[in-house]
Amino acid sequence: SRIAAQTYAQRAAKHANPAAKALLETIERKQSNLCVSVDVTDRDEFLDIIDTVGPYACLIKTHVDIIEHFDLSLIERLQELSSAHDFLIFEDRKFADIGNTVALQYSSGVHKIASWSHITNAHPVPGPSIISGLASVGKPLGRGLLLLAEMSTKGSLATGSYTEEAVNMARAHRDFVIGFIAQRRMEAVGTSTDTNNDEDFLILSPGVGLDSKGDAMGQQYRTPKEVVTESGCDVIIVGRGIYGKGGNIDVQSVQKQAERYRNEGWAAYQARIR
Ligand code: 6AU
Repeated sequence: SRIAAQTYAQRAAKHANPAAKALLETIERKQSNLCVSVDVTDRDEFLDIIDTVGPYACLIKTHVDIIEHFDLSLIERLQELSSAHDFLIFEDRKFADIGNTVALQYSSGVHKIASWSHITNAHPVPGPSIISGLASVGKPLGRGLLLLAEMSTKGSLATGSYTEEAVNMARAHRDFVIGFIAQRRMEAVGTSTDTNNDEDFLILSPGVGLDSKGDAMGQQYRTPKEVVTESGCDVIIVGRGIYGKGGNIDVQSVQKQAERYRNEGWAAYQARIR
């Protein structure tokens, strides 16, 4: 598609949503389209991994609900690391309820996600009201939302008309929905209203691994080349490919893997825009 042939910098200039703009600018500045998914339960290990991979990542993805002994001082540390290493934060909350409930889950409770997470995501299953619910909290704060249009798992139900309707929902809320969790570009999916042909949704793609094809629980991996060059996705999301199982991480190996995925992701992008 036309968008996939443009540079991140060209695309950054055209985005009005602050989170989308900042992410594209960070990608360009750091020459990294790597998002590291830090799925560990121990606070110190969580921070150690982020401090190690931070220099190589444009975005750090969290699941804060899996962290033992969570409190907001952890978020302060995360924000310090975000400034020190120049990355944005994506809480992978996968909201999936009615508008009123997701607005409360996003703003309140123990985690207060909207107060610190630049980007979050939601399942489109409830329909457009999930976007308006989340936007009522996130838009005034300059946040951005990704809809899960597809999933990386074996047997995913997010296919066909479900994916098409997710994309159509996003098109009707382009000020807050900045893109998709998906496995490919979405311009040709659903009913495009884009007469100028300048629709630009960010595609963040999980299920990325260089040394493994999947796990024992349905995850499926593709390479950065398949994801970015061949499928036109914008950001690779990598978790265990970088830090393995977790638990007593080897900092040097984590750093090496982060650098490796950063380099592979960037080379795959350069091959695409060439
Ligand atoms: O690289 P992994 O397999 O260790 O981790 C992949 C990460 C996990 C998942 O919760 C998440 O990506 N994920 C998502 C997201 C980001 O929404 C969607 C999906 O379809 N598959 C997937 O793995 O933190």
